[in-house]
Amino acid sequence: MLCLMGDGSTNIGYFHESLNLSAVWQLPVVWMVENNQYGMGTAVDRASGQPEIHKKAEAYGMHDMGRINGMDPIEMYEKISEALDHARQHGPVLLEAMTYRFQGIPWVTQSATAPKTRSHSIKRAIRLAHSACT
Ligand SMILES: Cc1ncc(C[n+]2csc(CCOP(=O)(O)OP(=O)(O)O)c2C)c(N)n1
Ligand SMILES: [Mg+2]
Repeated sequence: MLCLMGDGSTNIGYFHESLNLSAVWQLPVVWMVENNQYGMGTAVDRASGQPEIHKKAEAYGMHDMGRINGMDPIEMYEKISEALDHARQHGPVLLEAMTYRFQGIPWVTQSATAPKTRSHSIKRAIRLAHSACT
């Protein structure tokens, strides 16, 4: 089973309870965090004591599959396939797919920093996801 969530959700109780129980019961779950580097308008490192979210796996004795480039579809396909194989055989895993928030939220978006077009947004997301993984 593949379960997707945003970076912001990893700081609430449901995340901890779910990951913990999946490890206790050795469930075949791939927990994949889509880290777009913001929970609404709040940067990850202002909201999470551990901003490298994949490292939260260790707290549950769960396999840490690290960070992957969420803007690279081939890498996503390969790493998620690997993670699913691992989960089916050995129990849950956590991985973190790096991307970038394409757009802000309407009431906080700064017009000076907002990308001008969708293609500007995508190019910036690719650049920032790549630099977060290297
Ligand atoms: C249990 C709970 N706590 C807090 C909120 C308020 N809330 C709404 S969106 C959000 C941040 C979500 O961040 P993320 O998962 O990274 O999603 P993104 O903003 O990147 O789409 C929060 C804290 C909520 N909806 N539910
Ligand atoms: Mg987010």
